[in-house]
Amino acid sequence: TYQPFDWEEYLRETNSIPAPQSCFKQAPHSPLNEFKVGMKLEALDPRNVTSTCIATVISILGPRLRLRLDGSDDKNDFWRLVDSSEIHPIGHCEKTGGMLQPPLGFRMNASSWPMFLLKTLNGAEMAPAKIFQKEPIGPRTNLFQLGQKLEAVDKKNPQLICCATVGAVKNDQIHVTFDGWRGAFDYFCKYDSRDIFPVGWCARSGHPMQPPGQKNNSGANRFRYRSVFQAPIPTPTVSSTAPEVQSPEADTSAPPPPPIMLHFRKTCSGGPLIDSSQ
Ligand code: MLY
Repeated sequence: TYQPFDWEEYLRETNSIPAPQSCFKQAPHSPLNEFKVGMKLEALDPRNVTSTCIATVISILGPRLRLRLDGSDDKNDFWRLVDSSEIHPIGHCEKTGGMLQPPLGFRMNASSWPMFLLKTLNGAEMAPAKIFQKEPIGPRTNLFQLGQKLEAVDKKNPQLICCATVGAVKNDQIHVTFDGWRGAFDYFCKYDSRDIFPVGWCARSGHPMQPPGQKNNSGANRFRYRSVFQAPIPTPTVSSTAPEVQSPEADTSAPPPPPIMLHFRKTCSGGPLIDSSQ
């Protein structure tokens, strides 16, 4: 049987707090998804956002749609929320004075586009205007704080929404780091990105959520976590006796930093960055 990820237990275990709803450009109650597989709509081409194209709903996960641009291949599918400002009912483009464009990588000769479009739309099931939802208004400024937990799209596997931490806050951007995974999937995004969600969003939306990774991790370091520190630290472990080893790019003309002594209660694990076995 499917066991939803236990955020409460995880927050306790990692002594961390979720980023509040007010940080996100997401509706407080996630929108209903009344789209059906096969429906057609208009979508901005993610690879060429000045073009509006015809897209088909390929699959559905919670309030998200997997879309494929008509005339494109099956290797460039993308996901949009039903309240995305980048999707519209068919007819919207023309109504606003635009023209539907072939997608980047249109698999036919450009001259066959008008006929392709005609045939594509003839007898197609078009998503009705009433099932498109208005995009929520986001916060005016970046309200995120270092170490807060969230749920975030894995951009390399965009069907996945995963357990994540705010690894850095910089101007209007946040660094999304994926718990239990090495940095390869991490990314910076704007605070009002539609790819980040408050803790509990997946569970409330009927969308699967990826728990923290376990690969390359063990014991106390299982959860990647930096929130107790005010700034990112240079290496993933801290020695309780010796100063940091100088990295090759360090300025060797400067005196070495003094040793740092950390004192812990016997009962305190020191958190996931401290190797409590030593
Ligand atoms: N097949 C991929 C999946 C990685 C997913 C990582 N996300 C959850 C951050 C792999 O094992 O590399």
